[in-house]
Amino acid sequence: MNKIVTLDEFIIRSEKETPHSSGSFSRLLRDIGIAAKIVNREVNKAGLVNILGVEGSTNSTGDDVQKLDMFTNEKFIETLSYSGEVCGIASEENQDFIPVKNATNTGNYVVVMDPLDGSSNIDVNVSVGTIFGIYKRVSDPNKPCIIEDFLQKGSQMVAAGYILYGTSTLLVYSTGNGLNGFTLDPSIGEFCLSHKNIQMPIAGNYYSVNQGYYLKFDLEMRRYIDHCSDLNYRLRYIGSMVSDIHRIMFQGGIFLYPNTRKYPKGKLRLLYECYPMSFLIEQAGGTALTCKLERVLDLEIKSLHQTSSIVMGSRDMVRDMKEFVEKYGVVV
Ligand code: AHM
Ligand code: MG
Repeated sequence: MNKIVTLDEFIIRSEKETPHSSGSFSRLLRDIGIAAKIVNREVNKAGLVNILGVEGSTNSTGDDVQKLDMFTNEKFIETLSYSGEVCGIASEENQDFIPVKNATNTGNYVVVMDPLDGSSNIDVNVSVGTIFGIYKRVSDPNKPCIIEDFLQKGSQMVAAGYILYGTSTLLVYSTGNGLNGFTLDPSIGEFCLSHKNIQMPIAGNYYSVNQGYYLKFDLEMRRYIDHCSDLNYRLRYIGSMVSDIHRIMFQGGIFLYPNTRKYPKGKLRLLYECYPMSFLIEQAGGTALTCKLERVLDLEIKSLHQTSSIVMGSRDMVRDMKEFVEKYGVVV
């Protein structure tokens, strides 16, 4: 029988392989694992304790905020604040970043997160997920964090990950040295290494897009989507990016959230959603571009809630999409 490797064990082992590691980054990753377990417990019993449903407020970009979103947001902020390794947190659910006041303000990292992505699915028991990214602070470590600590390009991220609360709960993360997945074993309460060094297929049969907006997409995207349909690719769209991407990670495919007339600059948030997911997709051997064919991780970020269009997934499928943009896109 193979020995089980828990998330904590894996993090410690990886730390030992990193020269001069202070252990603080490892502690931070472990804290994220703890927050994920707490949230998982609540997600699983949400229907029983009446924390489903719309909270009645809207988040900073105008979407309805569900009770479980609020709970998850609070739990992650609470856990990360106590960790001592973080000097600030920026969340999709908060208008501004949250400076963390440690006794010494020595936290070296900032965390960006979408605490519960796929909010339209919460009410109806469909899988949702948490997305996170970690940056090293760039400001004076003896002072509170500043906005520049958060407005760093995706390519400067030191780690990213997602947690999928699905039929099983999975935590998938990368520190820029490959991608690994851990499944929560509820009987022992531990995330156990289940998917080592994930590499996604270079092509696949799935495309994932909200086809309901078809007429609102630019011509080149409509042509590419027609092409997917011509090739009999299977359309799968859960509406929880974490779930849609997770499928693609293992079975190959392409995920698209292009700009629409309603969202001319795209809907998904660069800092909380696009950067971390692009980081993970690239770690798995895939590609993540905007509809203008820029590499997502290289985009400049000017504000916390900036949005972007995004097309990501299997290398060869994104390459095909690129050809459609080059052929039908309007050159400005
Ligand atoms: P959210 O952060 O409010 O949950 O929005 C992000 C979600 C993604 O998970 C998903 O891909 C997309 O929004 C679905 O949007 P739409 O309903 O417009 O297709
Ligand atoms: Mg989201």
